Amino acid sequence: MLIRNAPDVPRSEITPKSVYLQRRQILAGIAGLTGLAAFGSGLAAAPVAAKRSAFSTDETPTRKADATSYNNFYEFGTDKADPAANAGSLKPAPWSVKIDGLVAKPATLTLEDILKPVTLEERVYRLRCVEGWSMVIPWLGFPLADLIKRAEPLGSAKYVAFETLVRPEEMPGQRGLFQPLSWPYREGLRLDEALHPLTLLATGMYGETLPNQNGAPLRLVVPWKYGFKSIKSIVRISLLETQPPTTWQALASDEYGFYSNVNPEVDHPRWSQATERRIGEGSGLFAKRRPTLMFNGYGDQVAQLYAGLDLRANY
Ligand SMILES: Nc1nc2c(c(=O)[nH]1)N[C@H]1C(S)=C(S)[C@@H](COP(=O)(O)O)O[C@H]1N2
Ligand SMILES: [Mo]
Repeated sequence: MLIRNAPDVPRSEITPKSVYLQRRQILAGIAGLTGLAAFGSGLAAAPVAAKRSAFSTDETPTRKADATSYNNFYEFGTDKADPAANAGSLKPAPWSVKIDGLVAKPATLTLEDILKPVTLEERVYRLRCVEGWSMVIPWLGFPLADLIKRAEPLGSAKYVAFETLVRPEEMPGQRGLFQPLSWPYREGLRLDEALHPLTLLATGMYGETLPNQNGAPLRLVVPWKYGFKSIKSIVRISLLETQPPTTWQALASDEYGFYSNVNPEVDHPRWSQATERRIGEGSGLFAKRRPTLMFNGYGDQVAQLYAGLDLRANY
C-alpha cells in the first residue's frame, strides 16, 4: 500500500523545514500564520509552514525545476515549455472566485475570503497525465470540501463544474488564429468526488506560492484522476443537478470521458495506459517506465466511490 491511512499526523510526517519554520514563527509571536498574509498583501510569498498531511505519498518529489517547466496549460501554448515561458503575463492578484448554482449561499469570494478560514497543509501527491508521464508534487492546499460546504449545497446538487479564467490579454493561447481548445477550460466532478477528503484546492507547491504556470492562484488537484481534471486558475465553481460538459470530453468524447479515473486496464484509444514515465527518471531510449496503478495508487481511499460502476463504460 502506497498511501497510509493514519488517522492523524505523526511527528515523523512533519518535515524538518516545517518544524524549523513553525518554531521560528512561535518565537516571533506569529504562530498560526498561513499563506494568507502573503496572498492578502499581494507580496511575494513567504515560505508556508504547513503540516504534511498523512495522505501524502513517501515517494521522492519531482525536482521543482521539472515540475515548473514541464507543464500543460493550453491558455499559454500547447508545448510543455510554453507555460513557463509565457505565464508571466497572468495576473493572479487581485483574484476572485464565483460560487453559484444549487447553493443556499452563492457568493463571489476574493482569494483572501477563501483562505481566511482555512489551514493550508502539505499534500505530496502523484500527478499522472493522460499522456503517460507522472510527477510527485508537494502541494500546499486545503480540501475543496471546506469551500463547497461554506456555500451550503442544496439537496438537488449532484455535480460540481469548474471554469478557468478567460483573459486573452494575459493568455496568449486564447488569442490568435490557432485556438486549440474552446474557452473557458471546463472541468467537472460528481459532488461526492468533490467532497472527498483527497480532493484539494492548491494555492502553493514546494512550500511556496503556486507559480503561474502551475495554475496560480488557485487550482484543483484530484490525485486519482488523469492530470487534465486538475483545472488551473479557477474563477468559477458551480453546483449542478446534471453532469456538466468538460473541455476534453467536448473535444473528443471517445478519448476522454467525464470520469477520467487513472486506470491501467482501460487504454486510451490511441495508446496504452498500462505504464508511465516519471519525469526526471530519464527520457527517450533510457526512459524507465513504471506500472500505472489503479486510481493512481489511491484505490484504498476512492474505490468505494465507484462501487457498481462499470469503469470501462464510464472512462
Ligand atoms: N486551465 C487549464 N487547466 C489545466 C490544463 C490546461 O491546459 N488548462 N491542463 C491539464 C493537464 S492535461 C495537466 S496534466 C495538468 C498539469 O498540471 P501541472 O502543469 O501543474 O503539472 O493541468 C491540467 N489543468
Ligand atoms: Mo495531462
